[in-house]
Amino acid sequence: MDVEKMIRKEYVYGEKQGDNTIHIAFGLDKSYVRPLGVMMTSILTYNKSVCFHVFIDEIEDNDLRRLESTVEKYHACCYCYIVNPEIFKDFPQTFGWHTAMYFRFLAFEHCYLKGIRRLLYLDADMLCMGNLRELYFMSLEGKEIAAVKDPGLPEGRLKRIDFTGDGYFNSGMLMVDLCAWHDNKNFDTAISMLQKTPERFEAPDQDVLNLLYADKVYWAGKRYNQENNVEDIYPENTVIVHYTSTPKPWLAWYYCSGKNFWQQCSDMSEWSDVPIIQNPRTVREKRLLSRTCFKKGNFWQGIIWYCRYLSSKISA
Ligand SMILES: [Mn+2]
Repeated sequence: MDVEKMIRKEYVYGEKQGDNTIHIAFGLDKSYVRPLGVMMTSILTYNKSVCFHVFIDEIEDNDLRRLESTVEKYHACCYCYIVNPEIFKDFPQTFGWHTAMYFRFLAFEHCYLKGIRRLLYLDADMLCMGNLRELYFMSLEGKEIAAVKDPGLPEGRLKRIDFTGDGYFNSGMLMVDLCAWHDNKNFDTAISMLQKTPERFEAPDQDVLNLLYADKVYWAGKRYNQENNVEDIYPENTVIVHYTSTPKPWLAWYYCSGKNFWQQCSDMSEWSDVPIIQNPRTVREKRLLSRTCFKKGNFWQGIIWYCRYLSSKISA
């Protein structure tokens, strides 16, 4: 597969960075631009000499302008690559997950070809609360990737993919040695695994990466990928929050752990003027809101939203 042909267009913003640059990549679809902008703002609040590599399927002009002002404000740099999503369209797609999850494979390969030797890959549904330098420049002690163990994982899933490594990681934060990635031809292996046996993967990108890197993982501290639906978020012991909760903190009506930190950063970002979604739109979101109301002791609101949930469920 010709990696360079997978990118339709490239935009570059901000200032060229020096030798000590931290290269950070994101892969997302256009619906995640705002969380991306908030995540980038949080990174730049705590870190200097950063160069972003954004791999996205589509982006509107006003969002490009916001990206540009974000990096200019902090004297950082940003490459925005418009990916041709056609390439991944036949790959497995799980409920709620867009083909953008495969963009990380492309990010690793493309950044290697650009001369980058280490890459920090991050999800856009995250927030940075501290310095990333220690993570980025850490010794991998002979391993090829640094990641954090996935806290909740059913045994059955590991069996289905014949996984035998010393631990299964969450693919939201990956510090990748790109030379090892390229020398081992991991890009081609990943693609052929997905083409040959797509049915066995439940979290396709994550399962494939775990198989590729079995026993080659340097286990980073969980402060680098702290999941907000596993425990409450405290900035003192967290460097990267991962909003794995459903729904995400950018829905006004939903409460989740660490939401206030996300909101504060969103208010500081170039997206602060974009209204956030006020009310649940789908059947599932209505059910979740009713549950949240009950949890918060708001009984009557809970009943109201439960009725709304039932009525849209019946009419669906
Ligand atoms: Mn995520």
